[in-house]
Amino acid sequence: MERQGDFPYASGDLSRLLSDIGIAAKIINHKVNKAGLQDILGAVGTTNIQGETQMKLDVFADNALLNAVKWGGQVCGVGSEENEKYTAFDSEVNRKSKYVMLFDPLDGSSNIDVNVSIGTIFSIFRRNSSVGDLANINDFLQPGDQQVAAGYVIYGSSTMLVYTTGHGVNGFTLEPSIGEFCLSHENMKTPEDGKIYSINEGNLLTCSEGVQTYVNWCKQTDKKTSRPYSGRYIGSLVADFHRNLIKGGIYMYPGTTGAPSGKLRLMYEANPLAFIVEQAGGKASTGTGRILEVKPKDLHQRVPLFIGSKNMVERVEALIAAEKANA
Ligand code: AHM
Ligand code: MG
Repeated sequence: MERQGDFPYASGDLSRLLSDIGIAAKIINHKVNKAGLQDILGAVGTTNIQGETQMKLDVFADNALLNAVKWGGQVCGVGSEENEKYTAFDSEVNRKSKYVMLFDPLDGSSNIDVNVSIGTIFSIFRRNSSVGDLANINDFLQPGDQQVAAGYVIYGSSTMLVYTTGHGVNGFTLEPSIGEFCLSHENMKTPEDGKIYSINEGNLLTCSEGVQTYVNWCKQTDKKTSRPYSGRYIGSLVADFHRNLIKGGIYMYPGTTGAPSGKLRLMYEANPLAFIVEQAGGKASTGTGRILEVKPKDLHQRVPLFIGSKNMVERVEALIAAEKANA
């Protein structure tokens, strides 16, 4: 609300949309906190007391977000990592709204069973189609530099909502006793250099030479640059990203011989986190170019990701470029 005046088209719609996302985040948070009680409260697939079948958490999160923003009325459609196709909302109110949203409802969901932090990631664009029409695919397939807002929720030792509308990054911590997100991390900035590298190192030998050279460089001893760096990999993108954002570091999910574009999705994971990291003074790269300038061809396309402290991302980019030049 405070930054609403910074926007040429501000009418309060975006503020309302962010508040709808906050509501969904609280609903998901409530459910995530009870995940370990599944066996007591009813396992997935069984029927609960209301006669409803218990849903898997990621499906639950997907429904919670979709419904919150649909009934909130500020978006004309959504795309979700959980669903093959985007959903265009048909009601009069939704058709008249200006925005579309893309989200990964519960990222890192393989970590639920082991009580490790997971997250929700979202990305918001202004629609390309005319207000009043049904949303179409061109409203969604926009490069990341067109995002008007992006953020994530981390369900960790506390629950936080971190987002940007292109005027810096702010973090809000959920105060459970009053059920509100309170501003706890104002104008977040990420260090230009860090001492943490995060990568699934099991894949390293299948990565390009440039990436291997960088990881080996991180492990060498050099007092001046505080090396060796620490290797930290939770395997939950939001959690790895959030830690590195605060402490300084680089998260990498490069292409491998088996998966040349890596694993992560451009529209649901890379773009929103790239927008946040740039707003915090960091960088996000495919290894050869800026994530936010990638022209999307497909809602679910994957992209190699190098994201975090500026100097670290630039160093791995340089090694990848050197490898290409030598080839
Ligand atoms: P998901 O969207 O299916 O949960 O996959 C994304 C997750 C990220 O949270 C995490 O960083 C990455 O996959 C881990 O992959 P890997 O197990 O290959 O290292
Ligand atoms: Mg994901």
